[in-house]
Amino acid sequence: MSGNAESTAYRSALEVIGAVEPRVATAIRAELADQRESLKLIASENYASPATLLAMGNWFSDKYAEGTVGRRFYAGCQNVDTVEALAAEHARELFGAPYAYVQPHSGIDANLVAFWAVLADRVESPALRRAQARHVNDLTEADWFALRRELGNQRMLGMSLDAGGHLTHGFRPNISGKMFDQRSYGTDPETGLIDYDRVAEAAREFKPLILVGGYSAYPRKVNFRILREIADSVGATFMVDMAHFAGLVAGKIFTGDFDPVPHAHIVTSTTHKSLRGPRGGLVLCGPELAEQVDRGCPMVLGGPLPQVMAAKAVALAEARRPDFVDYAGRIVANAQALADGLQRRGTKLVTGGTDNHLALIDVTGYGLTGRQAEQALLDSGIVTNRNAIPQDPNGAWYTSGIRVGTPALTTRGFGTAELDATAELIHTVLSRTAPGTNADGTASKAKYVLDPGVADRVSKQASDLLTGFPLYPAIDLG
Ligand code: DSN
Repeated sequence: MSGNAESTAYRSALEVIGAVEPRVATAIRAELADQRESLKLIASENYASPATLLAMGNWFSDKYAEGTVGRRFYAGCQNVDTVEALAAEHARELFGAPYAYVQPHSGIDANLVAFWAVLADRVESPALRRAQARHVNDLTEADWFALRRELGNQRMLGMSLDAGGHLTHGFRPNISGKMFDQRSYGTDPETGLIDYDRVAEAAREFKPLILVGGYSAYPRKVNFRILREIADSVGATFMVDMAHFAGLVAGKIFTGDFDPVPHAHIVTSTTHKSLRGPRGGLVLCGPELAEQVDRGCPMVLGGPLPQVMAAKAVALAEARRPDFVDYAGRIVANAQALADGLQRRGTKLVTGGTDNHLALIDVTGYGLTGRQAEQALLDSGIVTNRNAIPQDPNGAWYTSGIRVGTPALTTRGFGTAELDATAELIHTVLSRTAPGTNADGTASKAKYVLDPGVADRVSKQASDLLTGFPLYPAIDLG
């Protein structure tokens, strides 16, 4: 693909958009400029390819396609069928899964589809069986009441939020926490690692319908074979949310016991994190759950987004290429270089390092909250997000952690030397930031003091680092 074609495509698109609402074209240009200039360490973000991005801007956006391939509620879906089938085929081949459903609009949606599929498959509900045997519209009021009673109060065991679990794994601020009676497994207070014996004990006591594996802030590999054995021992369905590390599974970094696909009954993911596709989700499963998963739309999803499924097909095709294996390997090498660089400079990390794409900095060692650290880093041109650490003394809002990840900078071409230089910048900012005080003299968890000279100097150094690794170098918007 010539850079000239990419530049022409984007210049033309912006010209067309700008002729209708110039402020949107300006904002799109500004977004590219901002992304080019920021040292992006947000573990859940990446930079999709121009081909993936361009696949989303077209006529598929105008098409309704509720249902599944070859079985739609609307006429004229033959081209949507083509891209949905292609995306599903690439997902099956890439992950070695018997079945793939590529309609979810996000990770939350993918998890809802999976929850529905497991409930429908597992819960002994006469009302549900009647609902499936005939059209749901035929159910009586009494059936609906029974259905709600029979499906309600099922149990889910997932990783606790402060240990790195995700909101959608049964926590109160998310609908999953209202749908399920949830209990959490944490990590060992000394090592910060999952203690599989404790998980087994919790499973034996709680007897969950669903055991959830997966995380958004745990910096280590997870042994999915052991979790499956635990699930089997209590008759639970084993679900893995691999949203964060799907790129490492696709790139064959997580294999054997660490690849969730052969071990889980059902796997969910996003497509835009380490997998580097468009924003969206997907579900993988075996034939026994496929029929229920296919009910995702309209059961819990709005109409599919065919333009995003087209982009998923492109991105998944990219992830099947040999160079994606190299990319995934570099993500982890870079995360380890960042973690080592931070620790050499005295920074405390949860679990003492990483073997995936992220590291979790415990900023209490700098006398800061996560909120103070996040803002001080942002002032210095470094984009991160604050995150709770295990047994966090500052709670989920202020937190005591900063999560850093390498999928995006690895896409830009950063290597281990640049990640070590990044560690130096982070350490400089955090060690030169002091907690601030409120107007009444009490300690603030949000205010901080950072010499603007330090912030400016680090911003300049971050910008110099980025200059050697231009983002979308082939795209010149003029
Ligand atoms: N928002 C994603 C993350 O940052 O991990 C997960 O939903």
